[in-house]
Amino acid sequence: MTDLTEPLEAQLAHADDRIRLNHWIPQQWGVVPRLRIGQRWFNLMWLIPIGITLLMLGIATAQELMQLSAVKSFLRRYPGQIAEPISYSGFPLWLRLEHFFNLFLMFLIIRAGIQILADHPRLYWNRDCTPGTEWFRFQRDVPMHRIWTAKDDSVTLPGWLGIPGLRHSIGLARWWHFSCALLWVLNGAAFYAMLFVTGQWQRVVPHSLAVFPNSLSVALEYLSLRFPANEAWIRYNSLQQLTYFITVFVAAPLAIITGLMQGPAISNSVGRVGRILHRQAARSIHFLVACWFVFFIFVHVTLIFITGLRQNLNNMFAGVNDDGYRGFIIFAIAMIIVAITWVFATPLTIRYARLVQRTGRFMVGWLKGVSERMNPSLELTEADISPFFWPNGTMPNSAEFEALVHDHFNNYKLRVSGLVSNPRTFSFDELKAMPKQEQITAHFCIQGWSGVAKWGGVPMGRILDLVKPTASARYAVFYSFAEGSDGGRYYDVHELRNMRHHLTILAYEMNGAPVSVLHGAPLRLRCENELGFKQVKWIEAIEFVADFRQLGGGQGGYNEDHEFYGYRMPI
Ligand SMILES: Nc1nc2c(c(=O)[nH]1)N[C@H]1C(S)=C(S)[C@@H](COP(=O)(O)O)O[C@H]1N2
Ligand SMILES: [Mo]
Repeated sequence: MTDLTEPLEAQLAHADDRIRLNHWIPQQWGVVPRLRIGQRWFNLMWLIPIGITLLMLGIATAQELMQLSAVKSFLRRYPGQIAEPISYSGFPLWLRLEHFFNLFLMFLIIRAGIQILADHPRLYWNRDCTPGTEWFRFQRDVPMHRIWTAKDDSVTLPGWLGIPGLRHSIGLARWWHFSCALLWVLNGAAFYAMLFVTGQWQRVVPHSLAVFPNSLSVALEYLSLRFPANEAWIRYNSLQQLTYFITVFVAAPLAIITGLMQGPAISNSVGRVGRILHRQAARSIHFLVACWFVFFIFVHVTLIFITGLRQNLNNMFAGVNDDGYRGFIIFAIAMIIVAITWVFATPLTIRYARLVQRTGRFMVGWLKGVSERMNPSLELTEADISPFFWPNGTMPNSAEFEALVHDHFNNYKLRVSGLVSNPRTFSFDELKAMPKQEQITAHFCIQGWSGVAKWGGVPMGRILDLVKPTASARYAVFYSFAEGSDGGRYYDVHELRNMRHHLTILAYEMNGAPVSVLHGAPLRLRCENELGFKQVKWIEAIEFVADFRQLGGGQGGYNEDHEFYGYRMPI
């Protein structure tokens, strides 16, 4: 065995463990969220006056309706509650605690979720992300007179809204979102279990169709501002029951499913399901579920305040049904905890970015490890190929690369070194003379866009057969001709298992033509159960190593070092 260390190792940059604002991508503000109806974009700020007008009209109409004798007899027939026998009482401690954990985590999940959305501030119903076809956005039209990468498209958020607000801080926001989501799922699972063990499920699960007319009856009463007697301690009214049921048993599971379906490993491994609930559909539904949660929280909190605040807080925060101040005091303490977390989440994330990355990896790394073992398969056809494929990343700008482009890559050589029995270089002709593999697959960028393309190239397994990694080789390092956005070579590390997968190829063709320089010529990696940033473009060399801690910032890739991504990214 020859000990051949790849010389490009020396060109990897070290990385800071915190975000330095003067090195970070400069800020760029988006626009107020807009909804597309036909060809026109509507500013969603209109929802405020429209909502207020509708509410006023609704109140006046409800008050008029309440005078009608038919409505009166409807209300008598459906009093808004179904008085069935119950086997639970009050709000036990476990329920109150889980309610608090839920609200605490929900704020963080929603803030980090908005941050993730800001990295590709457009939502689509179609699988492709062709500019102009989105139904929702908070960004302007895509400029057509220049190359506009997905990173160019990302927008800044206020630091109090997103975590951490900075433009293109998705790496950190994802650790928050996923870690809190995991805790939220565990809390939710415990909540489900306790509901059914204690009989409290009867509060929130409607058991007859009469819940619908009764909900209408309660809605009419609320809308006419004549609030029905608050008997939540004993049982919820039908409208409460229905909305809590939808939130707990419909919205929450839907959020989990549409969240998981956005990852390449899962989406590519579930066949037809992944075709129908493709990433953009999952992403749009995930966003709408989040809107439901925000709407629910707003209405819920408003009603808590205006239907007898002290009693409501005593119920849910102190577990008593009197008119003392205990509940209010506990609630005030809970809100101080939420407020402190809210204020410090952003500055601490910027200051201790590496710690956030490490903590996130500790929390959800195992889940990524498990889903990385899923087996992506081919389910896409020529008809699925996207008409538009977002470009991303920092282009190579060396004279060396310019010269290669000038000669149409005829002088290109791929160097393969490190822990291999047979280190060697391959000329471009040699690579193209090997059996070519073609595959039609979906690309999942971490930022949120996706696209389908047909890729043609050399199976990575073939390269492994020729160079023969030694027993101590655990990872393949891909070095790019290009630098990363903050200087130093772009590189990324993959586990050997992924390199042996039959869909892992070094692609030199895209959609039947040579890969363009924009999309990674002469060679770019395709590894179908990982996110886009791991598909290194403009590959200069591959090195097999036993560990990656000695490389660059030690995190397993350029974006892992500089943008705090995880090196396993199947979701
Ligand atoms: N060398 C290099 N490779 C790279 C990047 C980069 O910045 N430099 N960006 C990555 C990211 S974030 C994505 S989404 C894909 C984009 O590939 P595309 O431009 O062909 O769409 O390339 C990946 N490969
Ligand atoms: Mo990406």
